[in-house]
Amino acid sequence: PQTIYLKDYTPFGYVVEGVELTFALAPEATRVKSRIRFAPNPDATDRTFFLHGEDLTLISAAIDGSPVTPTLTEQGLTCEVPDAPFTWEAEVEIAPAKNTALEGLYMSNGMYCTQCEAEGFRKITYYPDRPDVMATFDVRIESDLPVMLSNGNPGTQDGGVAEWHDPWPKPSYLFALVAGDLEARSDSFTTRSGRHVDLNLWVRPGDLGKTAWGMEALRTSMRWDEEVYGREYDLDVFNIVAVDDFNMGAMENKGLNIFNSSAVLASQDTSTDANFERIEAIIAHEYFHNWTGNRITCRDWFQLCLKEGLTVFRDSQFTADQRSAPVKRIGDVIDLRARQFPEDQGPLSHPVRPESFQEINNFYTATVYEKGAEVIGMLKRLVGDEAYDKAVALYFERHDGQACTIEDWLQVFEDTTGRDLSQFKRWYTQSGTPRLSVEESYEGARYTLTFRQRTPATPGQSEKLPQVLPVAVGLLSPGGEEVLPTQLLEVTEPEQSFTFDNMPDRPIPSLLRGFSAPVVLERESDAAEQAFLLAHDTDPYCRWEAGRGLARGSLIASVVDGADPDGAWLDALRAVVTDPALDPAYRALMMGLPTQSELAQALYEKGITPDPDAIRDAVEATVRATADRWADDLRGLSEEARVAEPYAPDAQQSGKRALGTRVLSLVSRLDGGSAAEAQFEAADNMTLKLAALGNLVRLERADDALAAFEAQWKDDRLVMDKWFGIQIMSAPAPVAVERAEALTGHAAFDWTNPNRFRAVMGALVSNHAGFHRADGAGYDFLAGWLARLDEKNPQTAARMATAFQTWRRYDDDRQAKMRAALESLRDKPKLSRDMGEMVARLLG
Ligand code: BAL
Ligand code: ZN
Repeated sequence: PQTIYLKDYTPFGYVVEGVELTFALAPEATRVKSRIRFAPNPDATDRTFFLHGEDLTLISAAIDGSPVTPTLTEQGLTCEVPDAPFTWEAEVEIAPAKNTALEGLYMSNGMYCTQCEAEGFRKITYYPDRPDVMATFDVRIESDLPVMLSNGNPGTQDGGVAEWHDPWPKPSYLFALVAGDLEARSDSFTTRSGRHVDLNLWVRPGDLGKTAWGMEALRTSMRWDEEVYGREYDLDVFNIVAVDDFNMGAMENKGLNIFNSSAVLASQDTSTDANFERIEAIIAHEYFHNWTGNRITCRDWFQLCLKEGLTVFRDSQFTADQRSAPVKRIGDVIDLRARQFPEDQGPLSHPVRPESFQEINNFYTATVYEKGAEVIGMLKRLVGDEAYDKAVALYFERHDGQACTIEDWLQVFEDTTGRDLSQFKRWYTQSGTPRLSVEESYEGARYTLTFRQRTPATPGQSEKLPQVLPVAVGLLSPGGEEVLPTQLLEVTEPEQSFTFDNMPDRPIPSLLRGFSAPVVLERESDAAEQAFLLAHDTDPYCRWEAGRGLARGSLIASVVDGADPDGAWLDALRAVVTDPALDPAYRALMMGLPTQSELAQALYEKGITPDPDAIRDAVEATVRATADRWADDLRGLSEEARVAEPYAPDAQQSGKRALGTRVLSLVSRLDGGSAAEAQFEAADNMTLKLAALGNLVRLERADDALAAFEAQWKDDRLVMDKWFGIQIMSAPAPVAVERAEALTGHAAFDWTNPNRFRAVMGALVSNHAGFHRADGAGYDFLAGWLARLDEKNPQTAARMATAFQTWRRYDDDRQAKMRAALESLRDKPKLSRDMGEMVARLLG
């Protein structure tokens, strides 16, 4: 397969002045007619006329009305064309019903739908399928289906025909089409300049009861983007469609967002609080793309972080505004450490802006998205809120309607602030997680912090240069008073000191406040200092992190030396968790332990080979010890966590239920599961129900509950995904693989549905000791299914293969077994480009 390099970018030889498409829909033989006006691109030198096209049957082609015979290849076609503006016409045939890769035009439950990002449009018709080619689209859809949608504003909608006109030039990856027997929840929104916008959330019949939350989230997002970023919606209609078979979470197609039904449908009975919050965030994310992604798009796919990092950052700001900013921030840090750090610390490490790829689908990663968002956050911290607003306003003004690069983005910051961002740019080009160590000294009322930064080598990058690290610092007196409120230090050198004068006592530092840079802070602080910060730090993140550090220390001591859980930590933690002045959601976060995978990484970095069984035993012993030690507090905490009001998925109620869920997990260590059983019976919402079920599965007393759950929800695909997942995720590790194997034999295990496949395989991977069973059964099981799925849906299969990215952490025997599993995939005949690249990178 061909490797594509950022450095090789050249513009396309032609501009597209307009696209007209006509679809005659039929499951096995859809006809697509295209009429495209091309003109030579004055900014290009290469006039090769190459149109992408894959899995298309060309019926006819013509230029300015005269038939032509292009040269066809597997990737597309070339043709002799005039050296002047001309009209290209083609007719192709495609088979949506046979499209199991879910890229291009495909069918899901009888509904036609599309997914074109990144390179799916080339499976619909011949086209320069690259994001820097922007054009207006006029679309005509012919079928006997009642609802037919595309981008833009509606035109003629007569029986059997629907026309759509999108006045905003867009790249082909934002094209969308949906047709089916759908129902809508409809509403409207008036923009601040008075534009009336019809809003529709389209679903399959029967799902209308799950649309209220999505619609509310959409309206809130539209208002927020006006108020916070000054961005208004720009069409007369905004459609969202829920689709059951979808590789991603959702897609920001212009005016026609298509959502994985799991990312938009919600109800009290069927969705957890976490589902509600995620849906709110994804609706916001896709809506925000209308400006950061659609109006201003990416020049090429190497610039993916330009739209994704910024849009993730914007949706994080939105969630922080709707809910609790500290809780959101800590949640984001947990997520970054769980998903991005392992990526950046293993064989898949790549810069936020990659420099080469074989298959761009493999680069929709936590690094591009989440680290990309962290980079925006750092930029904002460095320049300040006002300067950020000014720079972003200039970005919209200067680049509206363009396909841009990271250089364009940084330039608006340089132009508005006068700062030189050349060193900062390394955040986009240098991969790996920087390590930041710190030493302190105190002499004659002068306190000095000395930072040292280094970034370990990553694949393809052995030498690392120092980066700009914004380090937010506060200082506390030994009595717990804040003697220095938060200050932002800019660490730019390999080693750099900062002094603080007039300190009558040696202060205690609170470092990296708000997790001000995505680094690993290497600081040998003792448990006493962490306990002090846990009790006194005014920064919610650092306070939480102090507790986390203590938990990590205690757990590692248990794993390595068989030590009992640290009683002093549990007592200090109890004081925080039982503090009624603190937000229950924050207290719930405080009760969380590092994941077993995170502990494995921490051990590995200390030069200790992690043993998944020992880690699991240490975690279980710690939870039990916590339950014993806090036994007298649990009843009171349960009471505090009880919600008396009718269910609402808001921050306040969700926070209480999150606390209650943590408490139930402790209680179930003491009562054998009777409280969980009672909660399962009594729960009037999925959050409480699922929390109870997880405990019952862990305790191996869930047979009745699982049967009842299945009987109630067998016709609801999203709820059944939960049913599949929880039986594996919460299973005792030794039986997790068998559970997963048994469930793949269940009649409802439709493995071609990405949500169902992920529900089972993702759950197994999240059961750390279960997946890493010493005999390698977990590895073989997953690799076998990945091989099978790769033939149908390479994108989802390759994404799931990232489960192997940590393989070098483990003992020789497990490494050999994971290597063998990966090699079995590598050696499979007809491996997809997605999986081929992924496995090659994993094996290094
Ligand atoms: N653009 C792909 C889905 C998303 O990030 O919104
Ligand atoms: Zn996005």
